[in-house]
Amino acid sequence: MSPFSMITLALSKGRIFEETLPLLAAAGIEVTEDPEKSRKLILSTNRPDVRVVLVRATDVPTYVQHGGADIGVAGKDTLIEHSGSNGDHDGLYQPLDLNIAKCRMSVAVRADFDYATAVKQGSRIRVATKYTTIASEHFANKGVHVDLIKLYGSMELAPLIGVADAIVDLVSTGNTLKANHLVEVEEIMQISSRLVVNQASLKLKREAIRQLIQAFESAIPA
Ligand code: PRT
Ligand code: MG
Repeated sequence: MSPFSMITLALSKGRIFEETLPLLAAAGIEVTEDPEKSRKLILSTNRPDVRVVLVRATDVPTYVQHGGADIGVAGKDTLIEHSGSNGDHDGLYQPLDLNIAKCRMSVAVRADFDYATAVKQGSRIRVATKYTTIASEHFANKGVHVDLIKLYGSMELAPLIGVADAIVDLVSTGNTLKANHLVEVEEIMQISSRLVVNQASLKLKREAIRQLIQAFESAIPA
């Protein structure tokens, strides 16, 4: 198989992989290996011209940008943190909102914290988050000064032990917040996953990629 006819799709394990499977099925693509049962990072499909590479969710835009994958699926959160929210996606084309892996980006605080008073104009709060671009833009728009504390996980802990007043994190059922006695006080944005395409691949493999985009589009959940 010449490298010009092989399509490489970057996915992350877990919800994005699971929720992309029905879209792949609509394109006649079936992944023939189970990522939960194997340690392989390159998975084959029923089509000799399509393969899947498994990468960290936050690395999907990087692989696609550098041509390690032709296309990929990434959360809007990940894309904003990767490229900024000004639409400057250098080398990354985003043709479709796939409406999968849905959740929301929210601000949460301890139930006994008076958020409304804390964010009065000109005030200052301490915010722990993995999503520093989204958080700093959100609070800047509100005229609130923030001391951002960058964390890579378990953000819920920070307000509980007094390291932060608030967190900015993804929420889907709300169970994680509830279990840690935190309350959602503001929704920043709705999040879903997008298809991302390498600009050069779009030119070199135009027909194959166009067909994939079309099949995906026809199968987007309502
Ligand atoms: O987990 P890992 O560190 O490997 O990477 P990741 O967290 O970036 O990947 P993954 O697979 O967990 O998430 C991939 C994408 O799924 C994210 O970029 C989001 O766009 C999307 N998504 C949808 C979510 C959620 N829903 C979600 N609930 N990502 C994370 N969560 C987490 C959230 O951070 C919080 O810890 O789930 C917890 C809250 O869930 P509830 O249901 O308790 O509210
Ligand atoms: Mg995760």
